Amino acid sequence: MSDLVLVEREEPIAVVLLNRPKQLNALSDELMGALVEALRELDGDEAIRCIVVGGSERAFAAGADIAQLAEASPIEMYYQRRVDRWDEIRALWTPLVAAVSGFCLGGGCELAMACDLIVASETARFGQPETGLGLIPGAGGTQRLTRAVGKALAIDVILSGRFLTATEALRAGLVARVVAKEAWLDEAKRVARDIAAKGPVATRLAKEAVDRAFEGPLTLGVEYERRLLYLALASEDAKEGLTAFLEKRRPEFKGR
Ligand code: CO8
Repeated sequence: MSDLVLVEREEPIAVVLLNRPKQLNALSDELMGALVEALRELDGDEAIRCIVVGGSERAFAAGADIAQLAEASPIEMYYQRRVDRWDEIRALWTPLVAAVSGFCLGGGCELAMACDLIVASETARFGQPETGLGLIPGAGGTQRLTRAVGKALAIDVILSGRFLTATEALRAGLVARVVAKEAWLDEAKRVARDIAAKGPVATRLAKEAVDRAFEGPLTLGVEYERRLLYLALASEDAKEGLTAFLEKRRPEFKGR
């Protein structure tokens, strides 16, 4: 495994940290490749029930690697499907918690938004500064930021290039929790352990159902949710969870 990402298994969770500190975790092609590979492997591992994705204290990620972008031809990017990596992360089954400290910009903000929820340090700064480079956000930013915070704030952030503080991002609905700067990783792990303690089939189905809220009309989303509920009800986990409650004991989920 490449040292561009550091993987720690702390079953039932895993922590994957971006590791290009000198470039503020700029998301080079190689780094994104290593990240997707590591996440895919963990996603296929039944012992791992939630994954924390983080950077360093100074930067979650300061965006796509600008040096590589400057050299890239559009056709090359199209054929190499470089931007698809963000979608590949979005498509993983295992719940992903983004642990964001410091800069979270451009493709980095889009990576955090591709995770299921964001736990932010009070030092976190969120932005989509692409227009300052003559570009636009290209890995989901115009869509996901707008759906998360609404048009007024999204267009302000995207057109003016201003950074949102952690508190602003919390108020706007981009992040789920803001924590003291020294707690950024520990709190994200705590959240991940809470998620990992729940029924694994249920957390995955719930994640899928919540995503539907963003991807189509309400009636279809509600219908989809109902079908996933029936599916959840058919799982061994649901039998175990319901029985355990009635027997006043802790459930032992098997992810089946
Ligand atoms: N790419 C490459 N290198 C970077 C990046 C980046 N995105 N960000 C920072 N670095 C490097 C700097 O060049 C510098 O390197 P060196 O020490 O060799 O000069 C080092 O990291 C430290 O950076 P600074 O000295 O600039 O640190 P400051 O604390 O002064 O500033 C900032 C921090 C504000 C974060 C500043 O570095 C900055 O503005 N960075 C660029 C932010 C940005 O514009 N991000 C958007 C990039 S474009 C994008 O993400 C498009 C995504 C499209 C989809 C994906 C396509 C594959």
